[in-house]
Amino acid sequence: MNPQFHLLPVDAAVSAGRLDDLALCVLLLTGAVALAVLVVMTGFSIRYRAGSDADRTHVPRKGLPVEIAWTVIPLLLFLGIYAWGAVDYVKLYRAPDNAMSVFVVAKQWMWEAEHKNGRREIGQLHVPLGRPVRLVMTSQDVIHSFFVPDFRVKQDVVPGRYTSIVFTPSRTGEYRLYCAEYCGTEHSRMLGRIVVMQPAAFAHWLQAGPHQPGMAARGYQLYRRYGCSGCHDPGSSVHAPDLTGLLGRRVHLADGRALTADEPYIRDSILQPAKDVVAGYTPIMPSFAGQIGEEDILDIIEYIRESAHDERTERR
Ligand code: HEC
Ligand SMILES: [Cu+2]
Repeated sequence: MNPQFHLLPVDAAVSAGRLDDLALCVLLLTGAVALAVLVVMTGFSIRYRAGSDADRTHVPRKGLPVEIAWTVIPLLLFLGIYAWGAVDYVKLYRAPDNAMSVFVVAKQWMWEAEHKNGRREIGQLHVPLGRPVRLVMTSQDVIHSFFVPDFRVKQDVVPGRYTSIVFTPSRTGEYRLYCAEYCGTEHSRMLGRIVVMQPAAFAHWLQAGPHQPGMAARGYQLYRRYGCSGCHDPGSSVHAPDLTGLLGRRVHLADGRALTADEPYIRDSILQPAKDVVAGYTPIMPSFAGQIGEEDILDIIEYIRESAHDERTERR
């Protein structure tokens, strides 16, 4: 047996300590309220029990100051907790500019990860120490949940949708990754490990190993193979929008809506082109649902992202 007793797992991510503090604070606050109610209740039950000779005349009918106090003080305290929680919550979902994106596809019953340079791994994920990591995740089959207790990070991974989570590893070592959503017979064995490395060692690891073309390069090949280029290339005779620099661009749709193009938008454009038709174009794009896998879509999105960078450097 482990001689050491741990109330909490180790904290191996920057936000872990803050989230622990928040949980503790909520526990103490609600505990204090529960305790106060209990103590007063017990005291009154004893004092005013049947047969006691407590003074029951002159019962106060009003106690405005008390009522205001017990309404306003808890309200402010709990609003404070809400603000604190909201700030930390946003941090889990909004990636800072220097964040490194890694793409994760969950399937029965394993975790697959792909780094931008094309390095893939199964059942494990290598990340550098001290740099924010943004995971963009989707599932090939059912709902899974990416759960790393040592990072205090848990996020559902849903088929047909991208979800993301941001964390900054603060300690080197190996940490357990669990699937926290029952996903079939071998759910309990859908485990993985997160390996946090020193930045230099990580850079070395990223370059080593079986090498494949990077995600963007593969995306470019797929872009040709699936015939996207036939319509979307600037020189094409088909009237279709130019996709360079699409990510982050404001898009106006035929039905009057406007949105900012992000990864889910591009994914939907490929699988359900009729859902968001770009203003000024006829909806002639065929749906690629059932023909194109999640990994391929991620690669194409990376190609579209990188194409914007190429253009910017060319313009300089
Ligand atoms: C037959 C021609 C054709 C093919 C093939 C085609 N598209 Fe399109 N695509 C269009 C047209 C036309 C639009 C604009 C109307 C619309 O939104 O449906 C469009 C819209 C889009 C958009 C939204 C663009 C924007 O500016 O918001 C994306 C993203 C996209 N296509 C990606 C792809 C990808 C990736 C492929 C290959 C897997 C592909 N398309 C294949 C014709 C095509
Ligand atoms: Cu699972």
